[in-house]
Formats: sequence, C-alpha cells, structure tokens
Amino acid sequence: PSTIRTTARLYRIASIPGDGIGTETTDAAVQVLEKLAEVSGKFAFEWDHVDWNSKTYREIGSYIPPGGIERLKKSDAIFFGACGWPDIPDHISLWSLILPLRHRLNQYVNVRPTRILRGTSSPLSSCVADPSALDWVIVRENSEGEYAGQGGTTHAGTPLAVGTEVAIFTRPGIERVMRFAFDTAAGRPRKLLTMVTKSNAQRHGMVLWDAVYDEVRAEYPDVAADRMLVDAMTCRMVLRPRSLDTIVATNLHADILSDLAAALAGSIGIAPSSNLDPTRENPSMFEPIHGSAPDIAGKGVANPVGAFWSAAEMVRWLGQGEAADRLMEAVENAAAKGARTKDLGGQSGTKEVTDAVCKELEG
Ligand code: GGG
Repeated sequence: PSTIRTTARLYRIASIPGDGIGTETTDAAVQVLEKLAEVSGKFAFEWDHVDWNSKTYREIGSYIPPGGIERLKKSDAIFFGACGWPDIPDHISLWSLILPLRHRLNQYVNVRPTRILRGTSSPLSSCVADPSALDWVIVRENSEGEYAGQGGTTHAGTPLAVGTEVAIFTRPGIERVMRFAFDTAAGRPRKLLTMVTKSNAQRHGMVLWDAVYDEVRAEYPDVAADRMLVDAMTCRMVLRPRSLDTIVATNLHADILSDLAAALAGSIGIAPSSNLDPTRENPSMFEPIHGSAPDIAGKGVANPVGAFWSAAEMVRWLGQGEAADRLMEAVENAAAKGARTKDLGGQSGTKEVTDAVCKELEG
C-alpha cells in the first residue's frame, strides 16, 4: 500500500527567556507551542535556547555575547521573555538587550493588539460593558524618538549635572511606520486609524509626524483617520474605547499607551507584542510586554497569557493563521472555564493555566 506522507514545515525559533518571570512564561509558551504543533500536524519547531540574561551581563559585561546577532539571524523568529534584575540598572539591561535587538534586526514596528479576552473582564466595566468595545491594535514606532539613543550627560555627579535625551524623528522612519499603520487599519473591519502626537508642544519632530500623516493619509481614502494629542488620547481610551481601532504613535507614546490599553483590557499580564521587520530580511521578535517582575519571580504565579498571545502572533507571522486562531481560542476557552491567574481575579498558577490551554488544544 502506498503511504501518504505529509511534510510538516520546520520553523527554527530562538527563544530568549531572559530574567525573572520571563523564564517562567517562556517555558510555558514553549510547552503550548509544542502542543500546538503536535495537534496541527502542519508544522514543527526546532528550538535554539539562548541563555542571555542578567547573569551573562554579570559574567561578561554584556547581555549579547560576540556573534550573538549572527546566531539570531539564523532563526525564522525570536521568542523573548523579559530582561532586567534589581542589581543592574534598568536602563543598562534595556539598552544591552531588547533595544539593540530591535535596532540591529531592523524591527522598526512594534504591534500591540489589545482586547478583552473571553473569560476575563475589564476593570472599567462601566465604560466597556460590551467586550467588543475595546478592540485595538497599537502600532508603535520601534526605532526612533526618545529610544534612538541620542543624548548624553555632562557634569555627572555634580550639582550641575545635565542629562539630555534627544528625540530623533526622520521622514523615512515616520513614513514606513505610518504606511504600516494605514495598511493595518485598512485590513481591519472598521478601517479606522488614530494618529497620536504631542505636536502642540513639541514643534519639530511631532510636527513632522503630522506632515507625514497628512501625506500618507491621502493614499488611503478608504481609511477613516483622525489625530489626537497624547494627553487627550488617554481620556478617550478610557471614556470612548469604541471610537478607537488602530492607533499609531511614537516609540515613547505608544509604549505608555499600550500599558494603559493592557490595564483597561484586564491586566498587563495578557498583553502581547510583535517587533517586526516588515521587509522580512531579519527575524522578527515576539514578547509579552510585561517585564521580569522580580517581586513575583519564582513563585509560579506569573500570568503566561501575554506569552501565549505573543506566541500566537509569532505563529501568524510565520504564515500559520489557522493555528494562531486555534491557540487564542484555547486561551480564551481555558480562561472562561476558570484558568485565570491572580491579576485576572483568578486563583490559578502559571502551570495550571498552561495545562488548561494544552488540554483545550487537545480538544
Ligand atoms: N517583555 C519585554 C520586557 O522585558 N519589557 C520591559 C520593558 O520595559 N520594555 C520596554 C520596551 O518595550 O521598550
């Protein structure tokens, strides 16, 4: 008898758990992704387990060892946990690992979807009684602004110390993220985009954002677009969530707005992010937006949902949209049946939520 062979697509994933709860949520995500691959039968993962973290920094004075970027470039995608530990200043860990990876791998867009997952609730139930009222995609510029690395300190350690943090905005940098955001909005049912700046007070870079927005907007007549100042935007997110859909903002503004969005959707513990190189010349990187949370690390209570959602976005980016939907369905079914960590008002630990999601995947 002839044997029908199906060839599963093999994806090489570099996983960087990092520090603190990053190791716990990444372990959980790897377990869930393996289960997803098994039940889908269409793909498999080959893991490159990358152990760069604060211990590496203490040992060799760097989070990324020599040849590290070249190693990552051999993968189809990168899965990241969190980085930082209290004995190392946060700006050192951020500037030694996450930010160089985003810069060196040309991941100039950071996509942060937010919605209220089935089985969970929003702290603002009076404003968002209907869960579909809050369904946003925040498109964060991921390479410029206050995160461009420009600035310096003079007279350090003296009463006259001066610190400058120069926000860099370039036309090509703004244009590429603006186009990405309009494309994202055009691909969503409501075709709605809100562009956020602080161009009334910051009259150079932010005004350039406004000008580029006006130009790119003309190319997308089907997208209803408007613009907001970031301070007013925080009120609108809380009071009129339904009036928003796709949101585009600078590196700093979107970093802050996405934490607010996550809190409004229930918890920062559920929030995913995708650091994308839309040219696909470099691997993109997927990470929950939460940090290493030393206060709860090692206790088995971290919410793995942000890592699961990031894993689903990774699988979608790799071309397996059906499997991504299946994973999110399993996450929401598990939550609806009570598998929720404390931040979501439940009593489950990381392991119980992970096991519940795997069980849902098994069907
Ligand atoms: N899971 C990623 C992580 O460790 N996030 C902490 C953080 O503060 N990130 C800043 C950023 O995303 O720019």
